[in-house]
Amino acid sequence: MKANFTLLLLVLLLFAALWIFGGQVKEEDLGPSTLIATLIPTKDNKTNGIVKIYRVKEGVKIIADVQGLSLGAHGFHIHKYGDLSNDTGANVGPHYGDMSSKTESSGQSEGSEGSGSEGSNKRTRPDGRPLGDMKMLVADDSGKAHMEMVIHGLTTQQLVGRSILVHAHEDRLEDGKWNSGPKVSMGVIGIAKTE
Ligand SMILES: [Cu+2]
Repeated sequence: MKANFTLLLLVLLLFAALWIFGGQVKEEDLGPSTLIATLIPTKDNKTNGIVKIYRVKEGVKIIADVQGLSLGAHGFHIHKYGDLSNDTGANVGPHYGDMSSKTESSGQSEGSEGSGSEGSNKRTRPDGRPLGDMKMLVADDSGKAHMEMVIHGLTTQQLVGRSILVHAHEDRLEDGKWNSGPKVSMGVIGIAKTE
């Protein structure tokens, strides 16, 4: 009887340990609950705004409020590097998740730079565009745009330290390449202070 009780206790302890340990690992993998990017104008521009990125079950939820835009649609992307050292936005690298510059095999070979966790996720959307290509911002005649969307298959952890860019015009497919014109606003994605 005593042996049975000890065994039961051990099993319970094991489950408790697995639950706590498992929970911690999962939390770390998923990343911070909220990220924020404060968009500042690039050289000779006036576009600014705030982008919040929330960790949700399906991936990440983006909520953007941007002002100082020209009327109409503007390319809006997550770029690979959070390097704003060039005031025109020249050092932010390609769109996040862009595989177009590499030979894409069956999707198994993984020799690219960046964090290893990047490779375990799909790098492109179903339409073939990079995961970092968000819905365009559409500004009204007051120059303001509000955009919300969920990007499936991304974690906040993958986005910390990258950047968000607003372009001068809409996403246009020109000679098989996406082009959205000069960069008008940029911000680094960081961990938000939450209450
Ligand atoms: Cu871009």
